[in-house]
Amino acid sequence: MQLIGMLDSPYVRRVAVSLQLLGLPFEHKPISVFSTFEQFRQINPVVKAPSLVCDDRTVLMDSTLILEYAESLAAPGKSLMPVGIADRQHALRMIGLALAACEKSVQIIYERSLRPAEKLHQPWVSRVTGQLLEAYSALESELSHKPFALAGESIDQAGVTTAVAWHFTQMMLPDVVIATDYPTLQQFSAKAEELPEFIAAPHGSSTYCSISLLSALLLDEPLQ
Ligand SMILES: N[C@@H](CCC(=O)N[C@@H](CS)C(=O)NCC(=O)O)C(=O)O
Repeated sequence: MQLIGMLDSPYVRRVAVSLQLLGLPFEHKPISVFSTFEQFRQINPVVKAPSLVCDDRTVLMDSTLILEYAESLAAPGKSLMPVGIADRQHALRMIGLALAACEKSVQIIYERSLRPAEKLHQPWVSRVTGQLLEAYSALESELSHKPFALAGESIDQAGVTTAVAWHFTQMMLPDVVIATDYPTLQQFSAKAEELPEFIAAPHGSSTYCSISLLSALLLDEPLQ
């Protein structure tokens, strides 16, 4: 399987972290939807990141749909989604909020970086900013009432998506979403970023490097 897209996209990153947690090996190609549009178009003419090139060459897109496929490939009993209805409902609410936060962050970033300054429509930016702050306020409140599990394998999809969304927004829009206003999210994100699956797929322009390959390279040891 090939995961196509840059790790500065929260959608690409949530897939990269999740595939590892699900025990699914993949190759990562950090191709940009902007600076390498043509190269991306050769793989997926719709140019959406993430795209997943499956082993039979079928190209999937949209992180949630890719993750649904990944869940179906994972070994029996291995899943990032809770089974019980109440826990699943809670996870889906958290994922929905985190994805809305990603979407609103991306809209503000595109307004800032793609639209000429004279064409910026401030009422739209204000609307989107309000939605973004509401999404993080709701996540902060939910998280302070019901903390996520974090230890190793027990982080679930809601935890992955929330942590990835928060880190992304903090990397890109720290002036819009003030970290100290969201202490629970900030603390949770800091711990999540220490997990090996997050370290192996850091936000930015680098290429995912599997944990075993990374440690072999660092320690100059043969791969298991
Ligand atoms: N709902 C989608 C959103 C993906 C998305 O918007 N990705 C951005 C990169 S962060 C992208 O492909 N932008 C280029 C475009 O939409 O033309 C998902 O979950 O994968």
